[in-house]
Formats: sequence, C-alpha cells, structure tokens
Amino acid sequence: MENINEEIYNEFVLKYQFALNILETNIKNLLSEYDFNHKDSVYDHIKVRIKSKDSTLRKLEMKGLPISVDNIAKHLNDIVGIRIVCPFLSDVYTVINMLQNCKFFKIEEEKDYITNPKDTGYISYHFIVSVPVQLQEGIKYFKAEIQVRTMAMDFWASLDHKLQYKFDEDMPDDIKYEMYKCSVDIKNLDEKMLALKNFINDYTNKK
Ligand code: 0O2
Repeated sequence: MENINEEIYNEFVLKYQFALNILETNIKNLLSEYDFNHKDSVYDHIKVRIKSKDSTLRKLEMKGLPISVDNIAKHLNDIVGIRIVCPFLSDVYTVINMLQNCKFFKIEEEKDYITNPKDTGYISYHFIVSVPVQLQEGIKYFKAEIQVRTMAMDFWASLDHKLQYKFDEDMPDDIKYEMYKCSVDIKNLDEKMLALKNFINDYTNKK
C-alpha cells in the first residue's frame, strides 16, 4: 500500500484533532444541559476517536482513490468520529433532534440506518457535519461523523466489528445471515425496552 510522509500526515491530522476537541466539548455541553434541565440522562456514554492512519489509507484504497491528504479530506467523512450511545430508542431521537437544531456545525448529510438498516443488519443514525476551526490562516471546516445509537445497537455493531476482523475476506454468507438475524432481535429488544419504560412511567405517574 502507498503511504504519506509522516510529518505531512501529522500536520494534516492535527487540524482534525482540533475539530474533534471542539465537537466533543460542544456536544458534551449540550447533553449535560439537557440532563440538568430534565433531571435525567439522555445518554449512557460518548466515544470519540481519530481514525488511525492505517485504517484511513485502507479505506481510501478500497474506494479506488490515489493516496493523498487531499483525497482523504475530499472523500472521507469520518477521520473524526463521535459516537453517542443512549439507553432507550426515545433517547436516540431526543439526541438526533438536539443535533438537528445545532447551529455551531453544518449538517452535510444524515443517514438513517434505524429506519433503513444496512444489508448487514447495522442499525444506527449518522450525521456527517462540517466543524469550523479557527486556525492562524482563518476559519477552516473539517468533516466529522456523529453516530447516535442505543446500547443494544452498539452491542451488535461492536461484536460485528470484532468478528469481521477474524476474516481476511468477507464473512461467509451463512454467518452474515446469522448476524443479520441477531440485528432483528436487537431492533425488537429496543422496541420492547422502550414499551416497558413507557409502561413504568405511566404506572409510577398514576401513583
Ligand atoms: P470503522 O472502523 O468503524 O471506522 P460512504 O463513503 O458514505 O459510502 P462509509 O463512510 O463507509 O461510506 O459510510 P457508512 O456506510 O455510513 O459507514 C460509516 C461507518 O458506519 C463505518 O465506518 C462503521 O463505523 C459503521 N458501519 C457501517 N456499516 C457497518 C456494519 O455493517 N457493521 C459495523 N459494525 N459498522 C458499520 P468504517 O470506516 O467502515 O469503520
């Protein structure tokens, strides 16, 4: 696989780190404000990461693009990644609504893999956003991917990710199908847990 000079890559990625810092702080502030106002937490945890160089170059190669920082900036949206993991499906939609009303970044794209799961069974809600960063040369925008999902969706995606690494090539079809069926169980489980939460809320409110 081709490579990019280490110094050039580090300088390129540093600016994405700035974007991640800003995005993480703003999102955590928003969520904390919500929690304070509602005396309840809408999320379980947040995970942030800068995509590793290896994984970035591999993704560019998989897209059939020449290896360069310009191509990374132009074609990859997830050098910066933030994942917000929520207890209930209703919390996911509260967070989605919060992000849709955010003014400090620009939403470039929304991918609703909750209504339309991927063929693998992957369920999640994604935002591709542009984050403004004040640099010495002026304000520049950097792309980031925000994933919002329930703990159950996260459980499936984490295990799927882990299992995929066991295969050099694609997963065999029968295993893919079993994973897909597990994701249907996950969707049903989220719906059942939400119904149970609503039932308990009604029950305790009546008392
Ligand atoms: P990693 O290692 O998690 O970073 P696009 O250019 O938009 O067509 P892209 O960027 O692959 O293609 O978009 P997509 O399909 O929305 O996927 C973005 C990310 O969602 C992936 O990043 C994964 O994190 C997650 N994802 C998508 N499909 C699956 C899946 O079937 N299983 C799991 N576990 N995660 C999935 P990366 O770079 O592929 O991986």
